[in-house]
Amino acid sequence: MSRSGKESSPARRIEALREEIRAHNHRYYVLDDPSIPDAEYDRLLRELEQLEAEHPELDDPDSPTHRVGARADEGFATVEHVVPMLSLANAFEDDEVAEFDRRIRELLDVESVTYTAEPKLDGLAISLRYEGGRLVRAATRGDGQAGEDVTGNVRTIRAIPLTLVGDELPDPLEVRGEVYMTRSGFRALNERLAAEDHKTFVNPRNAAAGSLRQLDPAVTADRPLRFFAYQALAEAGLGDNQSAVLERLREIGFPVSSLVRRVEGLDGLLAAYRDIGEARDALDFDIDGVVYKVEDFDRQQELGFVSRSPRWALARKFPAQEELTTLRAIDVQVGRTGKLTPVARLEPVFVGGVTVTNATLHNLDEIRRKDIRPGDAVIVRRAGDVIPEVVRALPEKRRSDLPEWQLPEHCPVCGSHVELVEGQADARCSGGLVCPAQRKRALEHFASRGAMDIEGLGTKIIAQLVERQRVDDPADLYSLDVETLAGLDRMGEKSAAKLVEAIARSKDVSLGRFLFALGIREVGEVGARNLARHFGGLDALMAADPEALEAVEDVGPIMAAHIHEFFSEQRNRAVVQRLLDAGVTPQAESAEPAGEQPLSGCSFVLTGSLSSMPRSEAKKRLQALGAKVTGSVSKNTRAVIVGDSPGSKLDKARELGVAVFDEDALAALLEGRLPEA
Ligand code: I6G
Repeated sequence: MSRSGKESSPARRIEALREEIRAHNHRYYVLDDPSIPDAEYDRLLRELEQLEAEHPELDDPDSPTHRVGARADEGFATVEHVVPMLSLANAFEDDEVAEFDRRIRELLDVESVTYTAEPKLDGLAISLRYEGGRLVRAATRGDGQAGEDVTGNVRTIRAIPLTLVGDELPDPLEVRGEVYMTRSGFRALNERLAAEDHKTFVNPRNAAAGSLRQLDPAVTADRPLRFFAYQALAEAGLGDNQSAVLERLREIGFPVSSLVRRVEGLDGLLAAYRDIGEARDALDFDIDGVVYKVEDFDRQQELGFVSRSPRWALARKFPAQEELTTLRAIDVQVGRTGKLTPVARLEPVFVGGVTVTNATLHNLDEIRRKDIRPGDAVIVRRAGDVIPEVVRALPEKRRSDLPEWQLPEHCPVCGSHVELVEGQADARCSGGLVCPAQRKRALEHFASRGAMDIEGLGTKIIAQLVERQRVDDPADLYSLDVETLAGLDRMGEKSAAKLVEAIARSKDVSLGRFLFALGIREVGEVGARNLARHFGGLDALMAADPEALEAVEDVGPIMAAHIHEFFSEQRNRAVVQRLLDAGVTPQAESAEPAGEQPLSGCSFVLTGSLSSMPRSEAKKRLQALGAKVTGSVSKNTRAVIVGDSPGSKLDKARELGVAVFDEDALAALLEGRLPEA
């Protein structure tokens, strides 16, 4: 939309800005296709705010600047639903769906029925009333007959239009749907709350409910709430069937899920459940099932209601994703650098389609904060494809004599003293490479793709080599022979020979990869490459003092101290020397990268899972074109490249106005073209 109105009258400029901002909201929330960065959107909003402040006579309560209204200090008023907000009958099994379809065919006396299948969002149902095309009231479902007036809070949700798009709109219009919070928004919100020492939310649904019921709309406005519409009341006359109504709702400004589909008969119902179930993990929002509706409204009317549910609809639920079980023990695992990570050992429990026996407890602080004790009844959650986690303990079910969990004083693997890291939530085993667990992790890291890339040297083989004392450190790998390797479990002569070859091949390595392979704390792939380019050779790097190290791009005092410490240790210098003696030849990289570097000077962040390749490969290929690929978003990031289920980095990008690229843009980048942001 044009901004040429800048010089024209304030009234015209204000109207143009309002239109433009509404159009951007529509593109962002309804079409899922934003056309400007958030920073530009914010600039438009600020310009409008300023003009409205200068011209109070041109005020409009539905201006996009008026999303945050007054506090509801007296609590929320009660709203009677003129048409009750019904609940849906539930089904958990295919048989129940078959029975639903059979009953409907029988009542309608037809051979086959067309249905819609829609994802059932795990959020909160609300009803929105529009008069003259303007939002006049929003109410929660409550008990179905009456809910709470949450208009002030709902107005802050940008996905909900304050004014409708188009002419000849039904008036009044009542639209129903679900307010929800995205998974990425939920994670970012919880991180923020935890950083501010506030209570965090257990799941996105609770976060959405808690956010919508805030007495101060300014708090709601700050929460990442979204909305999907799924129903317009019958008298609205938006269409003759459910699909047509959803299409029309989209046209007039409401977000509608793109997963909705029209299906035929029982086979169609079951296939839609499977398809939506398969898409579930990749979504950025929680769904807890699929809602089936008879497509045709005349047929819906014919079928009518039974008690408080429509006979023409059914909610097919996914298996529960949170379950109650008992925490048998808390074990600690030892990482490559000795960091201890607690792991929950659980009474096996079936959650979200799999049996879970272990779950993450994230870190030591979290156990203290949540006061989780071995023996506790705990709630375990499996969200999508992520590692199962212990959500919380139920202290009300706790035996009175259950002691608090204590961090072990000695490493459970090597018995070395456990050190608490000052000012951090972490504890570490002090055993260094004496500790077999650290040794195994260090070897796994050494052999990994981004490091020495030794194909065939996996976790199980490394575990055997360490346990049989065949390998103590990476240098020992280079003296392994076929006979020794063939003697390991699940290893034949042929694979042993292949592995010996792969180990030999790895001797030819770039200095950057070699440095990364050494596993120096804080030194990632990018840091290692920068060091290699800067120093040009191993000797110069090993001799560098912290000050010289800090001169390298992106090397701060902490990383510099770790590098210096690493090479000051006689033990580490000896391993490096033995690697060189074994024929490992780290090749210096020139300060000027060779060949064409179309992306040099550009920094990217990858988030979410890519469908075209693993993230590690995308990273490598971008780096090969001269790009920098980092783990955190800053103002200097050229773009954040997003795959499915992006994390909080996407929010950060939007917050900072950093460009967001999809996989098509990534493909262009890999061809050396920089897409328009
Ligand atoms: O609770 C609900 C969730 C989703 C619904 C619903 C829905 O459609 C996708 N549709 C109706 C008609 C009702 N509840 C009553």
